Amino acid sequence: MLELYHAGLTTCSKKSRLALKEKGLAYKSHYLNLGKFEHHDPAYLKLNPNGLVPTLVHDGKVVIESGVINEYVDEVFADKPLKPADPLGRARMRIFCKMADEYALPATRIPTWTRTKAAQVQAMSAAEFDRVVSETALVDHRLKLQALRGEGFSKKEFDEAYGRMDYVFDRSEAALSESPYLAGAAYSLADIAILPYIHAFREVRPELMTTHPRTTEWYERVMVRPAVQATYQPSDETGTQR
Ligand SMILES: N[C@@H](CCC(=O)N[C@@H](CS)C(=O)NCC(=O)O)C(=O)O
Repeated sequence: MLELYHAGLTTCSKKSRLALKEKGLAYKSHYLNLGKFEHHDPAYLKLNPNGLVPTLVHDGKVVIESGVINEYVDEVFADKPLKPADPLGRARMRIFCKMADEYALPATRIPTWTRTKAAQVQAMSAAEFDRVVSETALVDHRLKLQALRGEGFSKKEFDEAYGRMDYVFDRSEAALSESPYLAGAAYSLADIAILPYIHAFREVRPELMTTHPRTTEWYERVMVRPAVQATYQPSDETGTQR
């Protein structure tokens, strides 16, 4: 049995929901409301010591990290493979998966947390804020919460985030000049890893879609895939988010 703990339409949750749905795998969905800090629940922290979503539980075994979850399900369930068959294609796929985790994700947090968490964090009592910070496992997240409680993120942090967005769009545009999908001829874990970030960045910087026509064409093409539509459409899995 597969169970996914996730927060609906957050980028990392979408990554794993996209992969599970693309492979046609049924799973029990556990929606966690991040606004209510359900991911800080001690029972959840036993599954995911980072206190982040998503988390996969497969027959009682726990796998964390959206990219790792996606590789795991693709290996365990061989039908509808989401990895290119050739080593070079898999190497290209992994470059995009690595870019999503290491490069794109931090860029998302600056505008998203400003929009979704700043007002909430500023409205907390001192005791409540201290409790939330003390429950936050990762030091970079604790520091970001403290920044939001204060003056918010700096211009330098926004500039860095925007530069990262440019980079992800530029690399996607270059890859898509060579092949219809990011890692070659077929839709793969590379497309799944990058799609939620292109979706998020385009909301913050719509002009990037105009300056990157191949990426826009790819985005429109992959967004109509049935598994992508099922991931994005409102349901019990998407909670109350945008
Ligand atoms: N590298 C992790 C990152 C997970 C992550 O940052 N998840 C976000 C949602 S996209 C989260 O749980 N945020 C809760 C919080 O920061 O309080 C992964 O890919 O699974």
